[in-house]
Amino acid sequence: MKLFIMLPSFNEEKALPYLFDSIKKALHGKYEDVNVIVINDGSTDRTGDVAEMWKDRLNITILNHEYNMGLGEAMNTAFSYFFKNCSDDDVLVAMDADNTHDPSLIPRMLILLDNGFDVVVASRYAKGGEEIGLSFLRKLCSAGANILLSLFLNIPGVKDYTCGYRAYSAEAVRKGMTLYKERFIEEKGFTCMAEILIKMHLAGLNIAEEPLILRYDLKKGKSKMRIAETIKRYFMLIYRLKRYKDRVDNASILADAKGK
Ligand SMILES: Nc1nc2c(ncn2[C@@H]2O[C@H](COP(=O)(O)OP(=O)(O)OP(=O)(O)O)[C@@H](O)[C@H]2O)c(=O)[nH]1
Ligand SMILES: [Mg+2]
Repeated sequence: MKLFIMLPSFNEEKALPYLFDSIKKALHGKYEDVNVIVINDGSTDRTGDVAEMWKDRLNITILNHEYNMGLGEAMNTAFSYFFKNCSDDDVLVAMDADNTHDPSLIPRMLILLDNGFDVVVASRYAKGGEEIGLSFLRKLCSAGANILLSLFLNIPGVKDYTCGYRAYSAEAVRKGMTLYKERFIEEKGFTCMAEILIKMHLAGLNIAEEPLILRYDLKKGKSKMRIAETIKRYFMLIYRLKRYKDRVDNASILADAKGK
């Protein structure tokens, strides 16, 4: 099994050394083949240089975007790279590069994949999950977005629709990429996380959650989140994804009816 750890990174020069160090400590001696892929999304700081400097300590590949294209495109690059390079047993783990996601959760997420799940979400809202160091307003904003998404999308077993820390089996990625092709990730910003999840659910993949303690107190570098803009984009996303879900539901009902 090859483990691909995908790090979408936009100006994360401060966070990357801490994250690389904890990836090394958490996974040392546990897995033979760990590939860290830094998607350097047009950073204007030394993100690329820092990743380059760590190549003697970790197996790191850097995929550069010439200019900043947003989290959706960064995830697109990550999934396409994995799709081209993976074998059946390989696993894609995606996580934020800002040092708020603890890599020591990865072994537990991989056990759930071994137990037959296709996607594992590291979830702040699963029993045992928590958020440390976030302002009240930020917590409220994330909780509100997730309650709305749960109401409209209602994916069994899922409480955290927006967290980017997830493990995907090779089969999940292959199914998603083959079914939706270049339209697998259409959202440009961080709303792509909910999009990926709903599309994988509609593709018939099984999703589980592992509790995540989000360590926002360990965040290095500034937040890139603009709260008002984010709220607006969540409402737009819910509208689009709801329409999308209804379209697919109707199509499969029609297909079922034709099959009978
Ligand atoms: N915001 C943002 N993040 C990007 C972009 N491209 C890649 N990323 C990465 O996507 C991950 C998530 O972004 P974060 O800024 O941590 O977003 P967040 O966790 O929702 O919110 P904050 O931690 O408060 O900023 C990080 O690893 C970023 O470096 C981009 O264009 N914009
Ligand atoms: Mg973050």
